Amino acid sequence: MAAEPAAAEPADAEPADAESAPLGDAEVRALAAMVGAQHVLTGDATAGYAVDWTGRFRGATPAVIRPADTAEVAAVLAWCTGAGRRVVPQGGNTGLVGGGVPLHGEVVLSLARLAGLGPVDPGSRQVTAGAGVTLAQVGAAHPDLDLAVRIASRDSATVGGAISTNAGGLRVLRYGPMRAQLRGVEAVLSDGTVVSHLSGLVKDNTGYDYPGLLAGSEGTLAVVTRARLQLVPRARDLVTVLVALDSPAAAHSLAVRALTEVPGLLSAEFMTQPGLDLLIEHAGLRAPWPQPSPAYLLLEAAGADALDDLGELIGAWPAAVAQEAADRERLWAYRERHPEAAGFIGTPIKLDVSVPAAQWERLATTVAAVVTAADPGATTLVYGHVADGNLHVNVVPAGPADGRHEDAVFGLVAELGGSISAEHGIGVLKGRWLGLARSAAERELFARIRYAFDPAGTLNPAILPRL
Ligand code: 2HG
Ligand code: ZN
Repeated sequence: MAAEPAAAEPADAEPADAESAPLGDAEVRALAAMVGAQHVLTGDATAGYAVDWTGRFRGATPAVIRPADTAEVAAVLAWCTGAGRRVVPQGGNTGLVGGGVPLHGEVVLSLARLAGLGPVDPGSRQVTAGAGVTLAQVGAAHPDLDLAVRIASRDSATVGGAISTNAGGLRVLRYGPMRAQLRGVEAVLSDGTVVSHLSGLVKDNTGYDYPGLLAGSEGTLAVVTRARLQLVPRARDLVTVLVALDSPAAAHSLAVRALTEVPGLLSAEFMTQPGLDLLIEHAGLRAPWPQPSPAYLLLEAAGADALDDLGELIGAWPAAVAQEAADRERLWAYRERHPEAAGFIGTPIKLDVSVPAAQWERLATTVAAVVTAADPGATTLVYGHVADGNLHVNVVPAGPADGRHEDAVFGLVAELGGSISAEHGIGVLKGRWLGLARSAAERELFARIRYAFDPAGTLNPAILPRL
């Protein structure tokens, strides 16, 4: 156990060129005895696990370990802690803040093989899923039920990763984020202890809600191996509309009105022309209208009244309306492919921020200017879940990516009373700026909680404060 230290400091936020200590033959043999030799990957076989989806965070690892079940996860974690090896848990590797890749020579613990999906209980509308099950697989588990969390990367993103980041996405305004779907977890502490609470009771006040605490903990407290998930009735009679508007302010006020005037509302997503133009130029999407617009709002609602409610809301604004699945998908492509847009012109810094509703317009209309002031050649794209106060700010730097872009964006967000992470977490990208969103007392509490779960400091050591 580590010595009881004095103060909580945010961990180093800078991605570093990792010097990975290679595993010795005896270490490889020990791990192979736990998970099978073919599931201890070393050398070139680890490359895809050491870089994130954006290409911004690139590290190196002495080994990727791919356990098959909870008992193997427990054995590997206990061994790593005993051997002083640090561990980065990894799901579908769709994270955007560098929290799931080995930037400091950590061992990668891939949960991909924990892919068991139990039967759906139609009575409770719940299912137990392994950490490695994709969100799309959970969503397809029952014809009448769906996973409430919907994100563009659902075919690769996994249950474990979505819990660890408390994933949000496209339907939070209706159902809340991943934490709100959690009815229980099974998880492994860094010393190999398994804690499990999967009964799925809706009412259960028997102590601390550690499943809720693990949601959003970014792999720093324990490794989630299974989860009991609440499903929701599958949305029927879906209507999707893309509305062209004359300003971000108009998009925001229409989205806010939709929250009360469209009872079946599921999504309200904001986009702008520059993002659309990149997708039209590089991803083969067709322009929705011949003339450009300063702002777009994609709305989706379910139910028999959805079409009428949306029609009344939109009034005279130009809009494309879709009800057939293929047509709806065509409209959704403008939004769901937006995360790719910045990648066509460089390696983006992906910032996901949120502000109080009254400040959203100011954020959306001034953020590009504060980035330009810090880096005149940078490109800034904005889009996101407007009804949640969320804005995704994707910056492709021209000057050095030395923190100046984060300083500019997070400084503005803090001034507006917002959060530096609406959805993606802190990871290694934002550790330096955590103090803008959380007080010293809060960070100290975070570190104490972390110490209680993982006193040896095995799990994801480079992110969030430690004692
Ligand atoms: C989304 O809303 C995701 O599409 C990704 O949160 C956002 O890539 C991004 O910045
Ligand atoms: Zn998002």
